[in-house]
Amino acid sequence: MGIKSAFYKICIVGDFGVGKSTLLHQYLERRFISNVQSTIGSNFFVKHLKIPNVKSMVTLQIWDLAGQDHFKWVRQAFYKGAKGIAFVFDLSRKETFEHLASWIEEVENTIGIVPRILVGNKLDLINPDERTIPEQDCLTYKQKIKACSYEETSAKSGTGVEKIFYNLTREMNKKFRN
Ligand SMILES: Nc1nc2c(ncn2[C@@H]2O[C@H](COP(=O)(O)OP(=O)(O)O)[C@@H](O)[C@H]2O)c(=O)[nH]1
Ligand SMILES: [Mg+2]
Repeated sequence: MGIKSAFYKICIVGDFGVGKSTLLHQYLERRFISNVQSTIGSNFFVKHLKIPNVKSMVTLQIWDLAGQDHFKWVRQAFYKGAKGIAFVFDLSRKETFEHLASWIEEVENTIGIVPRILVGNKLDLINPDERTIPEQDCLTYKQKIKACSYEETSAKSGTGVEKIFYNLTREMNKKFRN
């Protein structure tokens, strides 16, 4: 059998400032850029990935809104063709967790239900003993929205960042290939 390859478009979604662009930068370059907005100008990035026990390579085309988060009409075009979504909130700002429902609704209204992962970012900014968003609430929400997993990340240290794309890719492979 020859080597087949899979191609997936992924969108990274969530409130302005939760760290979407910084996460992407950390994933692609393995370093923290404190003002990524000006660094990332274009709309998508490509990453090749190998999943153990899956013979083929996977190509991810990862879309970031690059500062256009405020324009709903831009976002609807942005979601088209996505096979996976990373929903990101900021562990240090509860309102970004509370806004997830409207992000999910917007995505589903545009492209229906596709594999999704829930991401709580800025883990480095919170005190584990004084969490404003308890981990159990995050796990419950993950179940509720049928996300393939919940990851806590720091785009600053890199903690958990690879897992976002790895786990989402495994889920897309399960759903779209056999
Ligand atoms: N300490 C810390 N700061 C972060 C983290 N992720 C992003 N930031 C900062 O949060 C701000 C917003 O990040 P950005 O990636 O532009 O958010 P976006 O609007 O969702 O793309 C920037 O100042 C980042 O440096 C993180 O994990 N830890
Ligand atoms: Mg951004």
